Formats: sequence, structure tokens, C-alpha cells
Amino acid sequence: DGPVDHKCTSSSLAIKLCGHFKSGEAIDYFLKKKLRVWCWIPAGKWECGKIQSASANDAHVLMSTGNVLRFPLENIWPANPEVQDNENDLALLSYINEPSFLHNLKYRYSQDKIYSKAGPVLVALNPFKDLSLQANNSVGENPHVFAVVDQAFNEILRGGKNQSIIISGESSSGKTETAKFAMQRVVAIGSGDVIDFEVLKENVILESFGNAKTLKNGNSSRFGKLNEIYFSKAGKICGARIKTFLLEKSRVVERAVGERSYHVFYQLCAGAPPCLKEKLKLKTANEYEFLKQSRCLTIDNIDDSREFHLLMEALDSVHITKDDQDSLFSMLAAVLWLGNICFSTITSKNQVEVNLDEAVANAANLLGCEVDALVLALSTQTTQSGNDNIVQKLTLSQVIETRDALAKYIYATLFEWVVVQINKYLQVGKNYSGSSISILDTCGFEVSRKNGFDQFNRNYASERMQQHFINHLLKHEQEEYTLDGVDWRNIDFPDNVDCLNLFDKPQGILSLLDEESACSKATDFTLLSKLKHQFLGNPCFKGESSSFRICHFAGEVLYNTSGFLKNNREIVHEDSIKKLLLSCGNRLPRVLGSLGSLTSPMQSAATKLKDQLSELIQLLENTNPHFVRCINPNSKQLAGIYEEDFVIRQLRSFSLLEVVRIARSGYPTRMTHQQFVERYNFLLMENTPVMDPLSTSVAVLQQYSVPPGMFQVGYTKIFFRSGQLAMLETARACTLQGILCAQKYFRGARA
Ligand code: AOV
Ligand code: MG
Repeated sequence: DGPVDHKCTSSSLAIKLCGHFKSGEAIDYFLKKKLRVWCWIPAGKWECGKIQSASANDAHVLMSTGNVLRFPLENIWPANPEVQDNENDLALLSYINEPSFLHNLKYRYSQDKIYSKAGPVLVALNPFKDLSLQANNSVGENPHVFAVVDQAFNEILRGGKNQSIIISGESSSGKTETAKFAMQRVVAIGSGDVIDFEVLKENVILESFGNAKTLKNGNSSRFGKLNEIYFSKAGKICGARIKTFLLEKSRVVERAVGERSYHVFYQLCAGAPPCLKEKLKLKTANEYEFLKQSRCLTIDNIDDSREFHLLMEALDSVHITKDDQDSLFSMLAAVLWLGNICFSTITSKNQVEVNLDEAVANAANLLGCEVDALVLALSTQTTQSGNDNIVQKLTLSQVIETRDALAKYIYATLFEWVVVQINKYLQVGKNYSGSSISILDTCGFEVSRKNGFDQFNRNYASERMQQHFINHLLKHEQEEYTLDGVDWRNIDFPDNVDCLNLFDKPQGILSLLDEESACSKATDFTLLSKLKHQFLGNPCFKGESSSFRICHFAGEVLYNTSGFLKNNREIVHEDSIKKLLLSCGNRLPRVLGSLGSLTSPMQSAATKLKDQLSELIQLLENTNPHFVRCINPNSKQLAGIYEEDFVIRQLRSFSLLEVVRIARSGYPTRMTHQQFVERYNFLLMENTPVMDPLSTSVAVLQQYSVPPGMFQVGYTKIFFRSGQLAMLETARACTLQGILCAQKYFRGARA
């Protein structure tokens, strides 16, 4: 099927490209030739054994213990020769199968070789230790994230399409660290104006505001980030832009025990200098309800106070003024004080009162509004009826909900504001050539003990990104062969289109969610029963008593609908919140109040996310993508441990086996006949008759004896196996050189 397959001596051996022993006959052949046949045996974990004999259906295998055991052929897989243990591209292994991938990556991991290729994809294993990567080192032979950046950079220098580096993987797999290495490399090779350095500083700010300690990762990104870096014609950085999405707002007010809220809160409490502390009436983190509730205030080996100073430096370096920094910190402190506001229920009046203590006074003071105005905004709801305003007192749960909504709104818009300030500073310079490299650090697929609206959104985003990957590397690739009449046997792959349709087709979960959110009588419970009714029998959906299950590409997740409507509506509270902020005496709250109105007031959270993702994918579709798949080698976040089951699950969710099969039997380089003729026509012998582009192309290939297995002629294009075009390019360069020499010679002779 592919170039590597030539290693198989006889196709009758029926050792398929996928690397399975299909029949005992194949093994017999080897044994008769006195060749050792090694294989992978599923003995709890994968073990290597030596086949002693085989029949039609099973084989006797000598295990490392010295025992000989019998296994059905369908359960054992051929192992690659030992010389390939260190192979740096999984696509170059003689046998392509799961245990071989697992073994190869494990072997390399044990030698700190964390990067490998899987055909066109870079696989990166998290080392959980410092490997001292220097962004200005040369990369050498081994696959590396730096090499991916170099390739992208060279392509834009050559005047090619804009490039993107798409980094994905589950939580704690190393996406953010990999993205940082990629950024450092970009800066090292595209070093231009002063701006370079700040491109890196921006990370410090965004991590402070957008990362938090979770149970899986001490520095988990709770938002997605696209970093676009702009280049001049000379290949120098001349600006950048950050786009963020999917910030997890709920974390500001609640989270699982053992996790933290956003780093910046703890940094502020620990590191603010005395005068700032006094101004913000700041206390220690354990005195704030929003922080102490999850019973985790510090992170091992992290000094929040030091981090605060780094944050201030970074804010300086992107030119956020001291005044603005003060306002920024005031807003953070206001959020913390909001969390300490308490309420009392007056049973006789069936009413809720806001306790007039230091919390409400400090919050109001930091926002720059009257205490009364804050109390009113928290405890009442005003609706319009004709010309009259009807003021309604809220219940206890509504009051708490409003307070939390205000805290989340302030934090989310503050985050947005910070990004706007950074972007203002990084804005593109005048020598921008139109070329860019975008680095995407997505927030990974996540399964928590309790999965709510945030996980639902996050995993929906992962599905969309997975589809972009599938479309690019698996689907379109094969469709192009078929459409162009190339002789191609389709390779099956797990498509996630059904799961995506479940989400975002008309009448899908998102539209149902919006319908329910618009209905004032609806509850999370009515939503669940509607979902169950609508998707009865849908293979990607399973309704349960108080929750529903979705079969994602990366595994099944059980979602609890509690809070879905509240979070999806979010907008309901925004009116009173915005009104309050816009009426504040301080400038920043007013800016935040107006920021929120940038988005359409009618949009629900889910619809907003859907639109944002469509925009992001559109942007990526216009680039040439480089995929980096990060793998978490163990569940303990420790160096040197490689848990096979853990890794296999991730390999499967990345469809790496299929990607490699297609890469290996596919034709990665292609040109239209016309393009080919324009570039290589002159290589033909002088007396070749004039022909149509297709025949001319074939004549060139024949003249250079390109073996028939190395290319395919489609209706519109010629497709090449990897490496073939390089050969033609060499021939072209030599011929051009010859022509140049001849011209010089004749010019010289004439002179
Ligand atoms: P993530 O971005 O994929 O998780 P991170 O990039 O934050 O994961 O990596 C988690 C931790 O693993 C880091 O804090 C480092 O300690 C370590 N680590 C990762 N990559 C490397 C590397 N190349 N070299 C050394 N240490 C590394 V999440 O954001 O949770 O989905 O939401
Ligand atoms: Mg991250």
C-alpha cells in the first residue's frame, strides 16, 4: 500500500499495512525461513513475546517468563524490529499498530525524547520535569516543537499561506508549556523591534488572570487562547494579537474542593505592598469567602507574593499605567468583597436584607458607588410595564445569584479589558507584510467528578477542534484522492460528526437549550426532560434520571443539568448589573459596564460560544495548519511514569493510528498538471512533441524514471509520495545551473 510496505517480501504474507497477523500462514512463512517472529501480547499490559508456532487461528508464544502460551491470532500484533525502537516518526515503523506506538513512545520517553512525529502530526509527551529547552538552539534531527515553528516560519518567508500551530490535548498534557516554547522560538527567530520581549510577557499576565490550580493541573488554563504573530517582509516580528475565548466564569464564585480560583486573587492578597493593601482594605486570602470555600489557598513551590511582583512588571511592560493598574486591583478587591456580602432573611416579612457591614461598604467604595445603589441592585429586580417601573424584591437564592452574577460579570469583563490593553500595545506595526503565524492553545477536553455547564461548553469546543483536525488530516485528504480519480482504498476513521450534530444542528442540544432559556417557566428539570424526549435513541446521547450522558470523541461524559439555564441566560442579570456599573463614580467599572454591551444582548452563552468557535475555525481554515498533540503520560503529574492505559486512551482520541495509515499510504505533495508543467516542462528533451499538460507531466516523470508507485495522476492534479518532489527540484536546480553556466560561457565567448 505504501512505500514502507516494500519491506514486506510477499504480499501473500497478508501482514496487513495495519500490522495485524491475519493468518497463521504468514507466521509459518517466517518460521520456515528461520526468522524470529516477535509480537505484542495483551497480558494485562502489552508484553513482547516470540512466536514458536502457529495454526490458522492461533499461535504459541514464548513469554519473557519462559512459559509458552497460546493466543488467538486476532489478539496479537506484530512487533517491530528492535532497531526501530527509537524511530522518531511512527509512520516509519514497519508495523503500524497500537502496542507498537505505545512501545515506541515509551522507549523514547524513557530517554527524555518527548517529541515524536506521527506522520504530519507532532506528538509531545509531558516530561513533568525541566528539560532545559533553549529557544535559540538548533533542533537537529529529532522532531521538536521548535522545528514545527521553523517550518511554519520558512513557509511564510517563502511567501506561502499564513500558518497556524494548533496545540491540543487533555488537561495537564502540556499544551500551555508547549505553546510557550513555540512563542519563544518565534521570538528567537523573528526577533525584530522591542515588541518581541513583550509578546512573552503577555503570557505572565494572561496566566495570572486566566489560570488556576485544578485537581489535575496546578496551572490549568481556564480559557482558550489564540496568539497571532505578525511579520514584516524581512521575517521580523512587527506586532501581535491575542484572542481569548471560553473563560470559565463560574470559578470566580465556586469550584471543587482542593481547587483554587484564578491565581491573580491569591497573588494580590499575598503580594500587594502595604499602601495598596490599605487602599483596597485588603485582607489575607483565607478571609475571603470566594477564596476559602474550596479549602485550598496555596500551591506547592509557588510563591504568590513573588508572582504578584512579576505580574506588576509585566503590566508595566505592556504599558498599562499605574493608575489603570490601581483600578484593576480595585476591581479584583471589589469582587473579593462582594463574596463576603451576607444576607439575612426576615421571616415575618418574608424578605431578604443585605447586611450592612464592611463587606458591602468596601465593595461599594471600590466600585465608586453608593452603598444603597449596590444594595438595591443586589436585592431587587426592576421590570418595565408600560410606562411604569415595577420593583420586585428578590428571594434569598435570587439575591445570591445576582451577587455572584455581578462578581462573574466584573471578572469576565476585566479579563476582556486586560486583553484589549495588551492588544493595544502589541498592535501591528507599519511594515506588516500580511504574513502571520497563529499559535492556538485550546482548553482541553475535560471530565470532572461533577460536570456542569462549563464542562459542557469546553467539551463542545473540543469537539469542534477535533472536527477541524479530522477534516484536515483524514476526511478532506481522502476525499481529494477520490474526487480526482486517484486509485485509493479508503481508510476508516472515527468521525465525530454525529456528536457535533447532536450539539449544533437545528433542533440540537444548543437550540433546545436556548429555547428553554427564553421561556420564563422553564427549569433545569424541564430542560432535561425535553432533551431526553428529543434525543431518545440518538446513539451519542443517553438520558439518565437527573443528568444526561454524551459520547464524545474522547470518551463519555455525564452532565448534570443543574445550573444550565441560569448560566446560559446570564444575560438576564446583565441589565441591572450594567446599570449599576455604568452609574459608578470610578472609571473602570463604567468601562466594564460598557464592554459587556459589545455582545448582542439577545445572545445566550451557548450561542455566543458557537459563534466564537465558528469565527476561530474560519480563521484557522485560512491558514496552513501544523498540529501538535500533547500527551499526558500519567495521572499523577510526575516525571518518569508512563501509564499505558492512560496513553492509549489519548492516542485513540487523537485518531493517531488512522492519521499515520493515511500519511503512509497517501500522497502528501500535489500540484495541478498546469502548475507542474509550468515548473518542470523545460526539463523535457528538446525533441519532445508539444502535448497537453497531463501528458507532458507524465513524460517528465518518465524521463526522470520516477517509479510508478511514487505518484498518481489524477484528473486535475499529480499526487506524490513524500520525498519525490525534492528529487525533481534537484533536477530542476541542476538544469538551471547548467543553463546559467552555458549562458555565461556564450556571453564570455562573444566578448
Ligand atoms: P495543559 O495546558 O495541557 O493543561 P500545562 O502546559 O499547564 O498543561 O502543563 C502542566 C504541567 O506540566 C506544567 O505546569 C509543567 O509543570 C509540566 N510540563 C508540561 N510541559 C512541560 C515541558 N515541556 N517541560 C517541562 N514541564 C512541562 V489545561 O491548561 O489543565 O488543559 O486546562
Ligand atoms: Mg493550559
